[in-house]
Amino acid sequence: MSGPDLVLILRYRKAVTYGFHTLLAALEEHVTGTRYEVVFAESAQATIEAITTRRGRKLVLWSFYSPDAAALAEELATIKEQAPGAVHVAGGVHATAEPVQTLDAGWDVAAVGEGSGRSSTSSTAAVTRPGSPASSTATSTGSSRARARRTRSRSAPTGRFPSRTSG
Ligand code: B12
Repeated sequence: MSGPDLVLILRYRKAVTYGFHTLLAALEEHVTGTRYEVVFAESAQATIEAITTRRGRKLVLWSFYSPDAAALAEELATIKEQAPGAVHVAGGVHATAEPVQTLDAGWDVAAVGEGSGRSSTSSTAAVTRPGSPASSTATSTGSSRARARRTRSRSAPTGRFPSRTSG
């Protein structure tokens, strides 16, 4: 018997789990012909191992809030360097609020909005679609239809801009 078409690797951190659990529930209800496996990777090393040892297309799912975004972007860079070939999808509060910043920080897809069955569909489509993965895009999963593109420029620190309330 051959392996799955798609490996969904959850970069699973105990601090932020509710979004993933909701997403998995939606995925369970989602009817698809794609054979997929779900892996809970509880560290960067476990994520690297999951990418390098599993066969099939790999989608790494991330869920985080803004305070963890910078540290996780560094972790993402390490994972991409040591285990290339996976598509990294960021969802949750930060990706929703700052999709362009999320793409600029290195994620391939920023999923904006609710993790409904529709976002599971678009996450799956990102790797099952022939050709290049949905890189450098923000996928709208809620009512918002925003589309964003990576700018590849880092945001300037907010402190460099004059305050509108001063003077
Ligand atoms: C529950 C909660 C927590 C719990 C989380 C428990 C857990 N195990 O998940 C606890 C108490 C641990 C927590 C901690 C913190 N929290 Co809190 N928390 C919340 C709260 C009340 C609800 C979030 C939630 O779970 N919603 C339900 C889930 C299902 O929704 P969701 O996470 O948004 O996920 C949905 C979508 O975003 C999407 N999605 C999510 N992940 C993914 C991934 C992929 C791949 C895809 C496709 C989609 C997707 O699908 C999901 C279903 O629709 C919100 C406030 C609010 N009302 O939203 C604050 C909130 C998220 N927290 C916040 C903050 C600041 C913190 C702390 C920094 C507080 C602190 N000073 O310590 C810490 C940070 C912890 C950390 N390391 O990240 C801020 C975040 C602001 C920001 N810009 O990021 C919020 C918005 C509160 C606020 N208004 O300030 N928090």
